[in-house]
Amino acid sequence: MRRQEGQIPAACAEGCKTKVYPDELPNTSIVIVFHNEAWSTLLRTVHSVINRSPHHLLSEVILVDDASERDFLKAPLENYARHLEVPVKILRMEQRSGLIRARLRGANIARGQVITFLDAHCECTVGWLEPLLARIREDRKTVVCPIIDVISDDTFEYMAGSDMTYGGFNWKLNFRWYPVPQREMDRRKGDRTLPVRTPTMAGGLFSIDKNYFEELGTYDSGMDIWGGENLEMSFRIWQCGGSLEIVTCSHVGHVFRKATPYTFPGGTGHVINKNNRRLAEVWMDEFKDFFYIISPGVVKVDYGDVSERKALREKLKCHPFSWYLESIYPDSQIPRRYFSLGEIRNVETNQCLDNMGRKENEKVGIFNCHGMGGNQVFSYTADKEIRTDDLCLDVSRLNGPIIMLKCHHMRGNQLWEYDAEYAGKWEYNFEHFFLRHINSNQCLDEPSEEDKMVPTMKECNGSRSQQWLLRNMTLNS
Ligand code: LR7
Ligand code: MN
Repeated sequence: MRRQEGQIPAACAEGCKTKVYPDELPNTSIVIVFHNEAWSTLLRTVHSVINRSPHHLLSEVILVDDASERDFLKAPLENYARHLEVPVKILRMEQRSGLIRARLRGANIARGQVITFLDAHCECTVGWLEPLLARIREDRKTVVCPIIDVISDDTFEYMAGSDMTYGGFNWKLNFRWYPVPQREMDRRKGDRTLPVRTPTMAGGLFSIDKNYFEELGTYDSGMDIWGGENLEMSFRIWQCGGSLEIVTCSHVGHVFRKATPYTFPGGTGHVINKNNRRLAEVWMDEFKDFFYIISPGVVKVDYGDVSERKALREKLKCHPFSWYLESIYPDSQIPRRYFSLGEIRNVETNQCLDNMGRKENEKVGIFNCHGMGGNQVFSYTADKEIRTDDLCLDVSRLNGPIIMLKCHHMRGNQLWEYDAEYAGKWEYNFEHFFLRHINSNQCLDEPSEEDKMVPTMKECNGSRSQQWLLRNMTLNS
């Protein structure tokens, strides 16, 4: 693959420039769904596909209009599309259906051997397509994503995305980028031009063999508008015998928008929670507790009927979620094994550790226990970290403070000993209830007089103020 100088940012790794791809690659349909998209960004997407893909690899471009309310997306778009050098089909949803069902409509008429989904505000770079198709040709059960470059929504400036991050998710089931772990670098023997096996995908930009898409159960058509489908598909791919990769020699830009430019009929929270419940109920087994306990209101949301999706999981003989955590995502924010999931209560004051909704790099707080999960949910994991979602309690100085930092899985300042005796799954007998920080050899203690809102670190002295009860919570859905 040769890249033309000056045309695009030097986005890809040096080694990609000399890669040669087979002449015979599967062809692809490009499916782009949109709701009230701007003319310029939509057309930028379409033109970049046409200009920067070998035409014999493009079966067609399918645009699915999810009931947009803008006149220029009606007849003017159809007239414009007629003059393009690649067949462009335009489908219209009769009513607003959301991106999941709109994509299903597009996929349904796709004739290519591969389906490539793109958001409606992307820019494909030169040479973006061949590496994706070549990987699918090698292994039809591999679902592939390009590196997603960032197009600024203020200036439309183009910035290369990183090949050092991959997809994960937190307890709230938000998709997040996390650093590619050492084990994945080692597996590729340091060759950054080789695909990265990623636990999840962002969801908007990927290619999949069309038959495999169908075998795998396409999408959950019970999901509305936006959200959740990307994790649902990621879990399904891995748990049911496929693999999900970021092909680092392929770059596509995406306009990252600060706010949603459209409405969510039914309410944003409700829609996303419903979709997330569907994926948690079908794919996450007992680990769905992490989601439910950290977002207590969610259990009230009606998620409809998932029996067909459960039957699909049976039919495909998919692995349990614990297998996924162990084999695919050992650095997950959800610990595969843990001693407790729930509140951490001080014996003396009866107050609970509380992340106060604070962010990374801030102090962990302490507050009256409310028993409602949310900010008072902590997990003491088998790796002996105390975590609340993707943040771990971290102490780097004698006498504290106790800061919440991204969990690094390397013990160090995030290692805590709880002197409870482990007596099997979920159960343990405590002795002294102390939470001893190994590196400092100090114990977690109640707040000082100066600041009643944060716990402290002190010499371990056996007092009641250094005793903590780690309580398990489970919510029944
Ligand atoms: O009701 C809708 N109907 C639609 O047709 C809502 C949206 N859409 C269209 C929309 O016009 C767009 O083309 O669906 C596409 C995706 O919607 P966005 O661009 O508002 O989503 P996003 O970029 O904010 O969100 C990411 O997560 C989504 C979860 O449902 C989808 O998987 C998006 O495709 C996905 N985008 C990406 O992966 C691009 C990289 C972002 C990151 C990280
Ligand atoms: Mn988008």
